[in-house]
Amino acid sequence: ASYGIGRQERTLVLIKPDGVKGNYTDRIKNTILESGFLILRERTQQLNDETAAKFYAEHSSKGFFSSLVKYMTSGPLIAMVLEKDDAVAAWRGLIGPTDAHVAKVTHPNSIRAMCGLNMEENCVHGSDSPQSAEREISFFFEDLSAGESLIRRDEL
Ligand code: RTP
Ligand code: MG
Repeated sequence: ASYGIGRQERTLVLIKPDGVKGNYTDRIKNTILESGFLILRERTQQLNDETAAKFYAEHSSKGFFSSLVKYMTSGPLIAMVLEKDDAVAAWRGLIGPTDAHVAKVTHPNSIRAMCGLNMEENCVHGSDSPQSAEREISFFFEDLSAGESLIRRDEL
């Protein structure tokens, strides 16, 4: 029997430098825990130009890339690994659209509506697919392998 427990999934969250500076960390973490995620890992890190560019390599050809790197290196960020059923989509749903201006109108209860400012300064990151999540988790947490869960479950 599965006891109704679905497939557990992980996602990577960043509280970006503006979110940390604005003191939104506790509010964001409360939302995470109220939404039923487990926080498997958490660390504070200061990115440099090289690591920020590597993290957002998919955007390296975009016009906003150098501005994005500058933003992401503007102060320490907090990285977290969350786990629950459908964690990737669940977290993306909670943060709302990329542009915080839009979020405030269309998703007023979203995290980006709460702490974001505009298209760039949107205070949080969420992985966009399970594949991205595994890559991004290993970027910040080398010792947390893709296959194993830290949480023991009785899945019989
Ligand atoms: P994220 O990867 O940070 O979770 O954000 P996202 O999927 O919603 O948006 P994405 O397209 O992946 O963009 C990554 C981050 O780049 C900044 N951005 N600036 N100025 C611009 O037009 C622009 N577009 C995106 C944002 O900080 C965005 O979160
Ligand atoms: Mg993205």
